Amino acid sequence: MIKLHQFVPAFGLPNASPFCMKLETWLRMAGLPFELVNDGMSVMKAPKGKLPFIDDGGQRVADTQFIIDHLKAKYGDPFDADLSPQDRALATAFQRLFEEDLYWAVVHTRWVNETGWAKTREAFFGMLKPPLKWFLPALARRGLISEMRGHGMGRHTPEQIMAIGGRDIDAVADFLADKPFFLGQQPRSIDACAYAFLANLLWAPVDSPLQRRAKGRPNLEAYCQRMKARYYPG
Ligand SMILES: N[C@@H](CCC(=O)N[C@@H](CS)C(=O)NCC(=O)O)C(=O)O
Repeated sequence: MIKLHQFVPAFGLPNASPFCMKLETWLRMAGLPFELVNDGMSVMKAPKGKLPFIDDGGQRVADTQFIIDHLKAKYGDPFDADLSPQDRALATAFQRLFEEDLYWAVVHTRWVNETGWAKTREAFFGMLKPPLKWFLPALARRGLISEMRGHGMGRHTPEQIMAIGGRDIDAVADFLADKPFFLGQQPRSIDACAYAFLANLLWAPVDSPLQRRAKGRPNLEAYCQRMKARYYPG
């Protein structure tokens, strides 16, 4: 059985890490049996120091892209084998938009903005006992802020970060339009990514200009509701 190591769920989402939620969604879409491991310690054991990772019969694979490649190679590719080169290119480009750009704008709303941070601290660290609760939240926040600077997003003003993220949201909403799935009539792997990142933006209880921008595009909410009904019923 595939073991999916991820963070403890928070914010009322399957996972408040869009990468963890992406992989869980992909596994659900593919109908592969898996066991969730969210013991709170998984990140310490993660091969690349990030979650999610999987343990597939003793083989540990990290990073959602490599994990999905591994799962496709081992169990078959139910989603993308017949994609045209153009759709494959679009899926790659949008995946990068979600994971390498929009992600960091959302990180800003949760970890840097003071109101967002109060929500994040409570949801992610509220259950900690002393002495961990005294230093872990601030340590984790400092780590994220430093990663954001390393990426480059953290060097912009809050207004510029919201403008960058807002442009991503408009691109996604305009491209999705009224299609049932991201690339058309059928679900593809990119839907696991799009759903996880959009649901994390729309449904986390962290108000921000970015969330308001996404809420202003009703096709995004409709898409997330469609994905939820299909892959997370009940
Ligand atoms: N490229 C990785 C990104 C995973 C990632 O950034 N995970 C974050 C949570 S959303 C993480 O584990 N952060 C912990 C840390 O940086 O210490 C993937 O696709 O799996």
